[in-house]
Amino acid sequence: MDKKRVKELEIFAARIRLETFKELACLGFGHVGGAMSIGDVLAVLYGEVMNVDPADKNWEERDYFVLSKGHAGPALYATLALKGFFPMEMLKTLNQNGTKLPSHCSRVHTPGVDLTTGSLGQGISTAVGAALASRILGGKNYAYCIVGDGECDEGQIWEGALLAAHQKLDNLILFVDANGKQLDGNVADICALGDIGEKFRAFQWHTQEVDGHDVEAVADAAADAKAQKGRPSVIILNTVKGKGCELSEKAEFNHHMMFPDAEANQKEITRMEQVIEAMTAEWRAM
Ligand SMILES: Cc1ncc(C[n+]2csc(CCOP(=O)(O)OP(=O)(O)O)c2C)c(N)n1
Ligand SMILES: [Mg+2]
Repeated sequence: MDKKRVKELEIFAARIRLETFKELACLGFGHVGGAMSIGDVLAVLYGEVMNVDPADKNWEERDYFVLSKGHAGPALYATLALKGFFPMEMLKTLNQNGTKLPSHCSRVHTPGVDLTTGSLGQGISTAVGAALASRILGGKNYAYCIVGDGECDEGQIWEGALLAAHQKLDNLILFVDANGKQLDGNVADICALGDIGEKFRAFQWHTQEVDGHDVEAVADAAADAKAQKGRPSVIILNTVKGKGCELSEKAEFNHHMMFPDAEANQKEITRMEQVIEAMTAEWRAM
């Protein structure tokens, strides 16, 4: 990929993280860790890979996106707002009375959200259904889905994996956000997954593993996955929970955090803005 394009995607990811943090700081609490770890894959999906049209949200040829780890909704909302699905101002309403942005994703509330999620494990099943329905109807739509690694402790993930392979769903591309942590500790300590890639290979999936914060590697893996025929693809993203937000990245327990200190929040926002300014200057000099 052209280096300037890579930088654009990196800037998009940094802006997703900044807007996500602003949403959570405005509310005063939220699922910061798992939202920050998917900033890069969201930038790649919405900036490069997926066919979507903010002006025509129900476009029949659009690709479907399912954020199965629905607690990371604020990162998806930031992405959708930056893409123009709804006004940026709406981000200030996260999880407040009457909002269109509930803390977990809802297809009936939020423009651009295709499937409701939050009950872990269920999103993969709806993504399998969307991919299968598209094939039955003769469509060209892909279904993209992100699950968490802790979420992979759910049996439903493996039921979905089994059916997707049985149905040879080559229009289904799954991402596992392998940040090593779940709600109350390390995945390895709570219910270890072992080698996630080996497990999906045993389920006959095309399997890749990349640095989930390397936008070029994620985009290349997605292109490779799209080219597969006759089997679903999984891309395991090695990520850091809280990535790019110092208040969160440095905290040991960063699944859900309180943000009561307005001064600290503003300091973090300024720092993140400076990172974006520096990246933008690099982009201009390219
Ligand atoms: C069925 C179900 N059980 C429990 C929960 C509560 N819960 C919300 S997030 C979470 C941890 C998820 O860990 P992981 O999938 O690794 O998410 P991430 O690290 O990306 O935040 C749990 C147990 C839930 N939302 N749904
Ligand atoms: Mg996790």
